[in-house]
Amino acid sequence: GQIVHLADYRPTDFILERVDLTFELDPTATRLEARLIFHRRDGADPKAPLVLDGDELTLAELRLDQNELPAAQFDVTPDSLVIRDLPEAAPFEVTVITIINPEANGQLMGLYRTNGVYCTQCEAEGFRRITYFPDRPDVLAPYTVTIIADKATNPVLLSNGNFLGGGNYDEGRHFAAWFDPFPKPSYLFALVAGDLGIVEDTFTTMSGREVALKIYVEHGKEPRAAYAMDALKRSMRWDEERFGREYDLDIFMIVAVSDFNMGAMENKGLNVFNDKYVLADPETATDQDYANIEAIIAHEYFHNWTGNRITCRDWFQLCLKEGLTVYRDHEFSADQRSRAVKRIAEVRHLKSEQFPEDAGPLAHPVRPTTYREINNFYTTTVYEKGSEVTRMIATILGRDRFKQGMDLYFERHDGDAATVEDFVACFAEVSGRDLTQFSRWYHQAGTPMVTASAEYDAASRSFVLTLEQNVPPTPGQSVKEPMHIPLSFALILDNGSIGEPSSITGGEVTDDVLHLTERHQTFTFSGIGARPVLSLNRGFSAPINLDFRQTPADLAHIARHDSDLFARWQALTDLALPNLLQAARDARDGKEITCDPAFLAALLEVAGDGNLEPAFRAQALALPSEADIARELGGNNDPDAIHAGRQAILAHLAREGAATFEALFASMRTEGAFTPDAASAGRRALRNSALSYLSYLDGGVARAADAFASADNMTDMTQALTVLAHRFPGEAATANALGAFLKRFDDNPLVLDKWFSIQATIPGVATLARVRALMEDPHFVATNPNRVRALIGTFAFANPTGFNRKDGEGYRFLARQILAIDPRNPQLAARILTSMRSWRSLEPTRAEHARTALGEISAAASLSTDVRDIVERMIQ
Ligand code: B3K
Ligand code: ZN
Repeated sequence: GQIVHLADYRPTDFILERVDLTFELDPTATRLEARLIFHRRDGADPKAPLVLDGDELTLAELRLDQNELPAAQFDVTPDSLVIRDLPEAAPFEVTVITIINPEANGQLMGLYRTNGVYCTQCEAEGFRRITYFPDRPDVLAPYTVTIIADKATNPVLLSNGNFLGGGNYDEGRHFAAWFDPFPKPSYLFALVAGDLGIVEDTFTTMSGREVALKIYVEHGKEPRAAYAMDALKRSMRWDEERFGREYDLDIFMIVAVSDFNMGAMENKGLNVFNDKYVLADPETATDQDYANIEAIIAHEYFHNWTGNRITCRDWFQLCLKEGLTVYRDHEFSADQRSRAVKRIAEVRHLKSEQFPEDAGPLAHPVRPTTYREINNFYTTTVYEKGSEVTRMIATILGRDRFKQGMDLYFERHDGDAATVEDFVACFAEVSGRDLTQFSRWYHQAGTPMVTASAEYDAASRSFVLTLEQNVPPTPGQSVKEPMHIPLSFALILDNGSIGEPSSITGGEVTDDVLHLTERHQTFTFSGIGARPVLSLNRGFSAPINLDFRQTPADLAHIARHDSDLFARWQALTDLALPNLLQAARDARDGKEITCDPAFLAALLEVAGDGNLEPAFRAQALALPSEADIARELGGNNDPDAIHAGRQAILAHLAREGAATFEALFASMRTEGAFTPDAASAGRRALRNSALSYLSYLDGGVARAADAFASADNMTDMTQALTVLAHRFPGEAATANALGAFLKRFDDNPLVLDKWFSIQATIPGVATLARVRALMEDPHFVATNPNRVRALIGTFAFANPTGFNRKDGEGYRFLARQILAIDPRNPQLAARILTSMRSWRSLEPTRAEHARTALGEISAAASLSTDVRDIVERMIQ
């Protein structure tokens, strides 16, 4: 793996005019004839050779304008094909014939087979595993694709674009031809062939065109695609209404496959999905599954404009499509569900996944400037922080100007391979704002720390807020410049109303947003008659760490009165954290664990408040996680102490709130047939939260066992099973429930994944042995990425006490697994390895074991570029 630098970008010497591909599919010897028409770019070196990328390819034939090319005119290796002495100006046609083996492709990049279905994954650099090609996102062309295959085993033959026609071929084979008129980069190419069931619908676009919608699934699973279809139609309508974006082809297809390295892929007109994000029914999918399906269907669909019609010039610009598209899917979900609850879930996810990345050895800017393996940059920083950066542009500009900026971007760059600078320029232009300082959000890694202190002066009726910002050093960036940080605020008065200052000085203020742009900045709010309580960074307007020492009384005031529900949740979290941090310290020191009664009271008040939506109350009751506590503690962490402390606080809450939890458990039952809507999901979440608290009281096992037995949907069933397994792992009731669950869902891989994950997250040292035993279970399939993630990934990412054993066995286990997975599927191995990204914040004994395990990986004789890149950045 060579290091690639943004600064080295230069356009290609040749323009690709069109692509014509003919596949003759065969499980082990697929033949592809690729005809590529090029001409030399104006101004390019007239002698420059044509350089095409390859990856593990075998060249069968090579022709130039239909004539076999003399060996002297080209050089070929598995990784590249270089052709010399090409015409100076005239167009020419290169015909490349390659033979590939889909069956042997365990990387799941390029053309591979999963459960008898041919499918492709080309982003980022998979197309070069299919044919020699200028495999980079700034080479765009229209594609014609002909697929020839055995008809009996492959009745379905799909590619991008519109269907041209098909028919019988020879010897039991048939063919289909597709044409995609929209110029696209190779990473958006897709081919699917196999024997699949189909669910069909139509959508009429805003200009009245009818689009055929088709979702392909394994036979028998058609009914489970209904929710995905519904989510697709809602996404298409929403993108028209909110962003004015209309779908452009005659057909939109989704294919669900069971072996897939990530969630889904936005190939033009032919999205390929991990079936986990398509298939759902009440018996087998949880509320979270439904929400994920809705979000990912929307995300991939939204890419049609942000990613496909406007793509990325180079992979450094990945956030241009990913951050923006995540922002768009967040907005969609917020409109379909509860905006505040959605925001809370987003921020929880951002803090638990992106903040640790930004604070550790893998930190990188949203728009990086170098990479060694691009697959390792599909990160939560590029996606989730990238989305937050887009969200801040909307906050700074206001909704209308933001919309104008988006319109300009779509209009100006349709058909382009664009850059982050192009995107930002559109917003600068419509608003007249200089966004140079703001752009540091793309270039500087690390989560800014904002320290705030406030003082009220009765004599001058003024409230003074002093802010200081600091961006911590990150790998390769030791010195940071101040950022433009938009901070939404409210001054909450004694009676709970929001104060209106007569003036605010000290910096720019727009609506309810303070613009922090200096390292140190003081805002003075005048005309304030009595001491207000400041609610700051409402709605998480900026992705920062905020150090603002507010009193429990002030936090309780915000939790009670802020009109921004997100801010109320944030205040409750800030009330909880000091209790959890102290509990962790006390647990470590063997001291008795206590809890501030005011915090318990504030939380229980919210829990019982019938005016608040149940989903919000459930979020409030889900205290900061063990990972959140570890992050707040910052270093020298002992996961066992954190766990013990948190458990003690939960038990306090359970005892104090017993009556409330009893009442919620009884009253939040959902009646009638299951519906996956957000309101019903919220009731289930609150009821299951109550069930979990009740497990700390007498009769907890019996109650959970009973809830398991009487559950009539997958959400309630997995929640009850989780309470049993995590709280009572040794009880007979737990073993019985796990056994019953396995027996009932033994033929459903997606449900079995849940069975593996619940067990992988049982706290404590004993779980490693269980995980090892589960790997020997006949249901464990080492070649299926979902299953590997469900067991090994979940254990490493989501079981702090089980994985971070003091004796280091968890890390040793992971190291072995990484080395076992890597030769077959490097992307999967590298992703799971990032679970160790926070190893330096562990206490010294564990940190030393972690370092040894990482050393073992890096010393391995052969490693993929993917794993080598991650492990070296983690130990350097
Ligand atoms: N664009 C794909 C991710 C591709 C990952 C390649 N290693 C899915 C998405 O973000 O929509
Ligand atoms: Zn995406």
